[in-house]
Amino acid sequence: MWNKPVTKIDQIETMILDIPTIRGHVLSMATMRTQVAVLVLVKFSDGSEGIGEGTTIGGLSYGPESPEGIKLAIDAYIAPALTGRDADNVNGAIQLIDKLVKGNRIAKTAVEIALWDGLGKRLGVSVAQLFGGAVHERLPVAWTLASGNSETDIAEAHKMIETRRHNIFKLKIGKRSVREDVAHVARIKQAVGDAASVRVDVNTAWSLQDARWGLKGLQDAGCELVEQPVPARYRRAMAELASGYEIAVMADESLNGPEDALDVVNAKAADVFAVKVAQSGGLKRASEVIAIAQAAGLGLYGGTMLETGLGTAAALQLFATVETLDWGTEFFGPLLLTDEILAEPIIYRDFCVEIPKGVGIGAALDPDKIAFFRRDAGRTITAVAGE
Ligand code: MUC
Ligand code: MG
Repeated sequence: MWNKPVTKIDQIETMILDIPTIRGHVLSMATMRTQVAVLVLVKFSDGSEGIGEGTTIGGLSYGPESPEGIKLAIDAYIAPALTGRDADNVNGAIQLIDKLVKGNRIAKTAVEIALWDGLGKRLGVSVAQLFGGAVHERLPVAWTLASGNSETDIAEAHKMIETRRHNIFKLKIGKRSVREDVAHVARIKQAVGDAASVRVDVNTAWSLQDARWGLKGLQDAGCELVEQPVPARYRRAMAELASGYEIAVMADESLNGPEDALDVVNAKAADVFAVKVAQSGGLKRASEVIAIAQAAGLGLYGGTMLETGLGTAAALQLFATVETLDWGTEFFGPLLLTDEILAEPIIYRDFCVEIPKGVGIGAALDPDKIAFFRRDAGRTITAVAGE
């Protein structure tokens, strides 16, 4: 019998893009004015290609991987280990890299997405199909109000509701005092009323004592959910908050892959999981985190690292296969950037984001935009993140 030649991984290229944000994005730990995306291009021996993204937030202020470190981990360790390997065996690649590279989940994610994208393209199917098939064509999508000013945030919220782009708002708090933050949230909730769901993300900024006051005030203000109020490792504090208040407590920074997911479930340290592909270590590991939440009866939310359209398209492929996303998603990353880097932008309408159609992740890059935003193109970069 004639055996089809094995398609090999030929080459793995990386690049850093610096793309300005449409306004300052004020988080508890940093203000973003530029998003730094790490993109991966994998070339295969049959001439096919796959693209991936591994992006973090605010330099090193959000998590332990920096954009430069992500690129280095891929260039120096992941790419040499995978070059020459069977391109169609994504599970084999994941296992090998997990053995050779500890941590570095975002770097692993970027390469893994490109491998799934390439496989989907070669088979003529979407990545959602590779994960068993899409059960949604569109998903609810939140917007983050984080201008740092209540009046600006209210105007932004009204515009989003009027244009039917978003009716779920996540407010970034934790930079000011708890009292000021609660007043800010209450003003916004009062302004939007029942037309929108209001939630907050503290990005680990509170102590347990702050959080007790914070959660009490937030739930009285009509806020529905609080994301990562205390540091990632504070399982007991998260558990006390989850059981002590009606407002839902969502884990984000606490969730770095399936092992953390199980640990958070065992500690009863969340009501909802914000599942981020990059933080989980890739699409497959994210699907495992999702399965753990489902088995434990927890709520699910599709989280973002504010990726460009590329990483967003990849995440949409996976979340399109998830039966119930009780809290929707926040896959709005491309909308926070001044420019679109995909040839065909992801579609946002009627408070939803549409799952990209087509093979692989359903996205293609715009070569002119890539050439313009590449860090090695030599443009001067304004500050990535600062106070
Ligand atoms: C985070 O911590 O969830 C997601 C949306 C947003 O505005 O910031 C991110 C980070
Ligand atoms: Mg968060």
